[in-house]
This record gives sequence, C-alpha cells and structure tokens, in this order.
Amino acid sequence: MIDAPPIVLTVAGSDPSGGAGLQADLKTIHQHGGYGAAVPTLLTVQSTGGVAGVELLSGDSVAAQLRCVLEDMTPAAAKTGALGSPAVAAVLGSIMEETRFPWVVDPVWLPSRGQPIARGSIVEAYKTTVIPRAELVTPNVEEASLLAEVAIRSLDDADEAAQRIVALGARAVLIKGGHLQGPDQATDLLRYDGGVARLAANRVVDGEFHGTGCALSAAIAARLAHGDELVSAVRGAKAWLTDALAHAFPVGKGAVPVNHLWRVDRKP
Ligand code: PXL
Repeated sequence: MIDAPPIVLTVAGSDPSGGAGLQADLKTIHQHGGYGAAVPTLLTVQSTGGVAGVELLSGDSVAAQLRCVLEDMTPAAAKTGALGSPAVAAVLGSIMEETRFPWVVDPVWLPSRGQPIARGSIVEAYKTTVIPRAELVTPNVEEASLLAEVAIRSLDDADEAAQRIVALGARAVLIKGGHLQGPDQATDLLRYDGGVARLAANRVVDGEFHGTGCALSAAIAARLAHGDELVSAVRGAKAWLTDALAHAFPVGKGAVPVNHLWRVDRKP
C-alpha cells in the first residue's frame, strides 16, 4: 500500500452534464492530486443548455452522509457548492463547527442558465450557518451584493461588501469577476486577515463557459489540502482556471465546460 493523497471533500449538487457541481469538483480535485469524497445535496436535471429541474435532498440525508464519511476519514480541506435549502445549510453549519480542516464556501443559488437551484431564505441561511465557519467565501459580484446588502459598482463597494462578509465570521472573502473598472478590466478582490489584495482577473477567454465557480473553489480547496497558504492557493487556482478555460472544448449543444483535466502546475 502507498500513502494516501490529501482527502478533499465536496458538499454540492449534481450536474449530470459534468460541467458543474460535484462532478466538476471531483475532476478538479483529482487533477490537483487529491482524493475526492463527495456528498450530494441536490440533483439537477441539466444539460449544457441549462438547469431544467431540481430535486433537493433533506437536511437529514445530507447530515447522515456527512457524519458517515467524517467518522471514517479526515479530509484535509472541503468545499461547498449548491446547498439547496436552509435545512441543508443548517445541518452543514453545525457539522462544520465540529471539524478542524478549512472549508471553502462557494455560495450558489442561481445558475447562469435555467431555474434557481435553491428554495426558501437561502441567502439568510448562508449568512447565519456556513459563512461564519468558512475559511474562504467565493461569491461573484451579484452574490456578494446580496450577502452583504451593498450595491457593488466599484472596487471600493466590493471591498465594503467583503468586509461585511468577513464580519459575519468568514476568515477571508474572494469577490470574483467584477467589471468594476470598466468593461475591459476585471479584478477579483481578496480580503483576508485584515488585508486586501486586488488580483488581476482571468484573462478574458472568449466563449460561454459553464462551471467556472465550481472549478475555482474546488481547486482552491485542493491546494489548501496540499498545504498551500490561502493567497497562493487562490492565485494558483485562478491561473489554472484561466488555462483550463483557454483549453476548453465543447461537449454538447450549449455552454462549454471548464477543461477540468487541464494540467496543474503546482509549486509547493
Ligand atoms: O455553477 C453553479 C452550479 C453549482 N452546482 C450545480 C449547478 C450549478 C449551475 O448550474 O447546477 C449543481
């Protein structure tokens, strides 16, 4: 027998077309040299054309899956994707409290195409349950704006929103993909440990892509699992995602998924 690679857990929804959700997370974790464990929270009916239906799992089901896996193995890091309901957010939040490894929380409730993938007061649930226990939260501008209750039109607004999300208890926040300095310039804003970093966003790669948020948060979790510091995990994951988008290929009639199998250049 050989030594196990770091275990990376994803708690997320299923995307049967393989571009987003836990399918994307598992491919990303594997590609980063981790062992992926995956707890589904919901099933989508989905193609590359978008989400056509959603079936949520209960809080009890997600809690039972998580407890069973966590009694057996200890992840080095975890990420969350779509949770689907305040009930799932609540059980996840209390289980996160019992763990000692870092959690990357990617807040997800609206896919770019198709139906919402959450019901009930999901924004409030994120704020009170999982965000306070997160190592890193990775909202896009719209999600950050709802979580922080701040209209975001500038990088200063984004920083205000990030500080409010940190005030909820998260250690760090990455606000992604804002075109806050004009259409040609995109900057991601990372607030952590009282500091702020403005990260040049991914070089714009032409195309309509699917699953970028899932791949980014899974890549960050995998890098944390390997022992990377937060800022270098974020920078490394962004660089990998840019290349994975530049080397994406169509698989269906709709949006093009991230090329999760793109090679990882990880400097330890
Ligand atoms: O990309 C966000 C996302 C996350 N998780 C699942 C999804 C989507 C978007 O469609 O379906 C399961």
